[in-house]
Amino acid sequence: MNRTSLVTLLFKVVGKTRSSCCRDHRLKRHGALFASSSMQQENRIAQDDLTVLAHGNKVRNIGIIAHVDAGKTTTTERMLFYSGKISTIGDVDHGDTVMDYLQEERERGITINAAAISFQWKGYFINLIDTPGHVDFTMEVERSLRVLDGAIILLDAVAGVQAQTENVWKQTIRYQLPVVVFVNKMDRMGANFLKASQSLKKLEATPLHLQVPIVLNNEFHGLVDLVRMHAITYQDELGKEPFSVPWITWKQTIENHTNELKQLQEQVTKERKSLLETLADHDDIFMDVYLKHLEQPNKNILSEESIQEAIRRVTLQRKLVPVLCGASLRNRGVQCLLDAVVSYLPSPIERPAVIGIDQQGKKVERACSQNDPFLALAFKVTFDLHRGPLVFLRVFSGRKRAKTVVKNVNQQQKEIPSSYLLISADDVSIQVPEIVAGGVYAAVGLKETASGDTLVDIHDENALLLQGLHIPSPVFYVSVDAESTRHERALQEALKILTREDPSLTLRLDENTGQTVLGGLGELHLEIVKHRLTREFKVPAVIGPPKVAFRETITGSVAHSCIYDKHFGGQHLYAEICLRMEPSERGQGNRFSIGSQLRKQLLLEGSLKEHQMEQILQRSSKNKNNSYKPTSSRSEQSVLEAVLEGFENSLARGVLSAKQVVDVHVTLLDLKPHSSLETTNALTSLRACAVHAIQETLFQAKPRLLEPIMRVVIHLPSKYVGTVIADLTGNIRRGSIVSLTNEENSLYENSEHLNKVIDARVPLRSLLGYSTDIRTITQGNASFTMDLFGYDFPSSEAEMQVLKEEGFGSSLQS
Ligand SMILES: Nc1nc2c(ncn2[C@@H]2O[C@H](COP(=O)(O)OP(=O)(O)OP(=O)(O)O)[C@@H](O)[C@H]2O)c(=O)[nH]1
Ligand SMILES: [Mg+2]
Repeated sequence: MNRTSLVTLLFKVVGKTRSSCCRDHRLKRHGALFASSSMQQENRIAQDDLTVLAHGNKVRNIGIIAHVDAGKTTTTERMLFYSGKISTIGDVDHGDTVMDYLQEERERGITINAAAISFQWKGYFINLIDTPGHVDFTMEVERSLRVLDGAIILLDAVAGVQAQTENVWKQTIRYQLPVVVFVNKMDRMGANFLKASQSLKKLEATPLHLQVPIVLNNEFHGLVDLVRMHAITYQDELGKEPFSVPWITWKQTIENHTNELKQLQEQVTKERKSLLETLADHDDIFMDVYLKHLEQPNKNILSEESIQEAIRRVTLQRKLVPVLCGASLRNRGVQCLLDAVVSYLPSPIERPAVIGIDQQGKKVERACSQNDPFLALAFKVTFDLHRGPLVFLRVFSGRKRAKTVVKNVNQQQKEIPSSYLLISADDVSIQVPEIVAGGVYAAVGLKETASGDTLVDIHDENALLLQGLHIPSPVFYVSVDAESTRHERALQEALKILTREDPSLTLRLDENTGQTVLGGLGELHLEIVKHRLTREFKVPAVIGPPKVAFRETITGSVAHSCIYDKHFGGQHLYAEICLRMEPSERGQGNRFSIGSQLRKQLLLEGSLKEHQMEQILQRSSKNKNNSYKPTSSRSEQSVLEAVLEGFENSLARGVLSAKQVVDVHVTLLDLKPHSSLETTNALTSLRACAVHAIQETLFQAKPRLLEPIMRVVIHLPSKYVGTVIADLTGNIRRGSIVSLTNEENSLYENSEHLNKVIDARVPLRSLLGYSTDIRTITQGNASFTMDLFGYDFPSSEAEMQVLKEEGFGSSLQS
């Protein structure tokens, strides 16, 4: 497959529903198809979709998130099938699902790219994003949740809450997203709905069981819907027509299984009571209904609707988490999950107003209304050789027709989208004439817009800037070189595309070696890039071994004055800067402030207002993309900006090993430019002086290296625990054990097979290649995940060793 076709494929709008018979050929002929027939058909407008989209209350923007392998893609595939979007079901194990379309995904059986798709269910328009579970691709989850309105969290019915479930749950807290939980894999041996659901308590979530699984003779047959009190069972393999009958009727039809049926009856009665009581405890309106029902049980006060409305209220407020069950692979329970999505997860209109900042730096709320000015956030960019970048947008307010100018607030640039597309997995990409508040679309023709940028109406004088994306910092990096100089340009272009698609990949030039250095979130993350470069972009590249991304910080507080006095090309460059540098809290990043004397002086002179000063400082301390540039054009502003720019640039290269310096607080105490502020000389001198001032101060402020520490969670049979712990805590890995617990739902209790869970903190530098090592130690019987826990100082010995290895051995002595 050539790069054209695969790059085209990156946009999942295309080629999803081609009939199964040609699934296998799809990748091969995709490029050609897309260029010819689909380009023409693209003009087709799904009137039906547009009508539903125009009524925001019938729209659901939902993400499906979970630990790796919980069954997200398998479940999504069933949703597409039952909604009529595809006519046959693909299988992740055969590498022919709609959502995992990259060659890398199909071969490895894992999701790498978040894939967006839209379909209708019972008159509702659902935009669904299937996300990867592997922690290296957490950026995909992060940016999806940033623009979605609700989430389905999948649990494995045997494992319950796992390490990555905790992470995705935290992400839903960050965006305050209502959640529905689906306990998948109920067909597995050892599946335990109640235990899996109870494990949600680890997340401090309160589960609300909406169903009870029907398990007879150790086989999962279906479920009892506790809201409608119906038994739902499945007649056909594909589960297309679930058989739904009142529970009372169904249980009479069951012969044999007397004991199991008795237990099931008890469980249903108990769980129904618990459902009603938990709802009443958390919802006052329902409490009234329930009390009346208890007083007059025969009066039919407790309707299905009143229960559903209460579930909806408590879910939207994140008071409770509805829990459903099923087995996606066996085609069980997915339609009920879709019903729950439309019944209990919010429409865009029901979400709290989005918050942006205006030009004065004030926070302003904007509700989801089509009548307000246009406001959208770009959250993903993929590349298509025919159309260039496709920018995925979430529209928060207003509406916009294609071919009309929009403004990119972050880049202060005009952009003209040539067309807008629905994120439809239909056989063709569906062009829409207009995009509206509450929807998720892809825009063609945006040249500069990057992930995290805000787009607004060009005439909107009070345009808002939305908070950009939360981008995790790289923990690994590799050097990337073209195999020969003639491939150099192609390599740089390919890297530019890859980093624009994935902001968690970073690119920089190593000034010492002249090599391009690519940073990523894990070994797998960088390995995928390596494969994509050669397979997809056809660029022969030499990739160095993965190295850990260390950082630098300081441990002492120092005040320092720096005089910059140089002659260049007949010009006299002169400036003086006085600053104080002190350590700030770990993980807080760098902070800049202005000393009280200097602040007073600037205010007295009237050269800068308080809020302008704050804006300049904030722009430097935080992500530039998340704040407006202040409007004043006074020269004092340029002076302050030049100094802070010098500070920032200088902190990008520490004095120990040229690593990014983090967690320092720099206070500017005084500054003296030499010549008139209006001259470029003055600014150049100040910028240069700021760079020197930081470097000189860093030397005095007791610099130290910081290294990434990983949280490592290992599931393994107990007989290997001793060896694995010894290996983790030994002289080589130098990890520490936080806990050793029994695995939830372990199949084998009280035997040597009892599964254990080790939770450890281990320096990343000793975990290179750990997946192979643990496989060897446990003979392939363990599974493990790791994610970034934080940064810490290595021992002085280790620090010395790292510096030597990196060629900076003299730094510590000097
Ligand atoms: N027994 C059983 N296996 C299932 C079920 N659902 C999914 N699987 C299997 O679980 C494995 C992972 O399924 P995926 O759908 O790829 O899981 P995922 O959550 O999308 O994985 P990532 O995207 O890589 O995080 C595959 O082998 C599936 O066949 C189920 O209901 N029962
Ligand atoms: Mg997947």
